[in-house]
Amino acid sequence: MDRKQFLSRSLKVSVGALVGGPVLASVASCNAPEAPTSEAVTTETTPTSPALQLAQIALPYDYPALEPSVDARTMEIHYTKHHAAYVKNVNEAIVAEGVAAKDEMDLLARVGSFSAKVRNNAGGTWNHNFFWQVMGPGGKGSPEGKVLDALNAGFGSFDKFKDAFTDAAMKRFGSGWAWLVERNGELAIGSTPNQDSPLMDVSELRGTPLLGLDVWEHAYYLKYQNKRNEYVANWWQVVNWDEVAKRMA
Ligand code: MN3
Repeated sequence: MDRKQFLSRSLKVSVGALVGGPVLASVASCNAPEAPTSEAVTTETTPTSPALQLAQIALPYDYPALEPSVDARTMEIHYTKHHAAYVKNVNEAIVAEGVAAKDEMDLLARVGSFSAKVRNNAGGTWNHNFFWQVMGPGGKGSPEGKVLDALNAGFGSFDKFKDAFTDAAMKRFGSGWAWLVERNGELAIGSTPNQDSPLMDVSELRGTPLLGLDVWEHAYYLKYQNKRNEYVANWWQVVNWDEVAKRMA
């Protein structure tokens, strides 16, 4: 029996097994040592494994939850339009370009080998999923415990850290992100243009993101217009330091 006949017979056996139960299953088991039935069928019906698809996390709070630092309308548009579009576009591009990646982290780590569409939208997807999580209502404006200790050790004091991070956010010309990252056991502050992420092979800032701030105008323009400095100053009130702590080694 050649492979094609085998596959054809295995397919029939497998389909039969859905209704026939144990008797047909025992027929299938005769073929098992060579190639398991399920594998043979998979080979014939789906020649390539399904493409990786990225997902938008559920927002961990309601749109008005971060008021007054981030207004409800901005949150809603940001989440349902901007972020949703990155997710839709990256998934389309992955399929259209036949991008093969193990998972989202693998895709970001090798994003330089893919198109600008994949880079921008994979970054937009991951960065916003991260951003929603490192914010939350009821923030105290400053960390405590191990995060405070680490910031004190890394930057001299929390205020010095805040100044340096604010500086990175203000000096990022045009659209981008400010970041606190950890690399080789040390903390670093920096920024990336567009939707680049510190997890990307092509990023000018590399490391494990602990905290990130979206400084695209779409993140603040409705409420703050051109006043990025006010947006950044008020944003500290909605930082979720528990999430930062979770990401710290
Ligand atoms: Mn954004």
